[in-house]
Amino acid sequence: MGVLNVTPDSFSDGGEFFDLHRAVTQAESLLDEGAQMVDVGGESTRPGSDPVSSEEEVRRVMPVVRGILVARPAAVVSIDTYRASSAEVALDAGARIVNDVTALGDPRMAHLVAERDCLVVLMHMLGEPKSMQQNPRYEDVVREVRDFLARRAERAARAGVDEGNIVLDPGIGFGKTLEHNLALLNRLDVLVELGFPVLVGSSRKSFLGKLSGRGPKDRLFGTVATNVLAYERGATFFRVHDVLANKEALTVAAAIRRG
Ligand code: HH2
Repeated sequence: MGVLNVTPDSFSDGGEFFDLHRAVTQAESLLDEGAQMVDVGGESTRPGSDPVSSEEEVRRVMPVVRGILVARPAAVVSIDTYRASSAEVALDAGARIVNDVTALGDPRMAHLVAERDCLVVLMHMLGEPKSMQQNPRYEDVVREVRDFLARRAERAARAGVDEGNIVLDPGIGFGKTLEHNLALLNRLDVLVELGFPVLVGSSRKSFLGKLSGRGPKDRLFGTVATNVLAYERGATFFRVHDVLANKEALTVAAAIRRG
């Protein structure tokens, strides 16, 4: 899954793809590098960020969603939003996946994805972006994230979402310290055991900077390491800014696993 942030303030590519033409060109590059889907977001959820209005979110993402589908009609577009109203507009325009960082926090979201029969990513977050990195605490982060995601998957199924359309995501960096992120990545098998495909979004995140001392644009080697190990533990979706390197590493890892 290639990342496309149509925002002025995303932590690693903020402002870069705020222009429609540049955003669509970037989506095409992600696809050409081997992304199987492009995740379009109009609101940064980086630590400390403020929400934007739903109107502003739609105004940012919709020209890009439409532009991608004009340039590449077969592209699989994912909409990174926690608002059912924004997801609905994007699905109407041809998006096929809802990536919800609040895992159905909006009471209308479960029914929408059930009705549209589309893939939905349910992500764990502790608190909200503005304050989530202020001293996040868990007794047992792996168990708590697993239990939360199991409950949200149940909520989705109760609302009529096909179980085959549910993807789970531990939410790397969303209300988690370095140790929490490492524990979740190390014990990803615990989430995989729930029986749903698992998505990992570690790309360029700050825990990698804590380990390497490098800035957001220079965290590709660390990102690749997390994705290869996540793959080994059973993850099937990898949300990344840099498709080529991650894709190549995962292709090799898959070949080795096949023996
Ligand atoms: N991470 C970000 C945004 N959306 N969605 C899922 N499912 N999983 C993630 O880990 C995830 C996500 C944050 O990264 P990014 O989009 O690069 O930055 P920003 O939120 O600043 O736009």
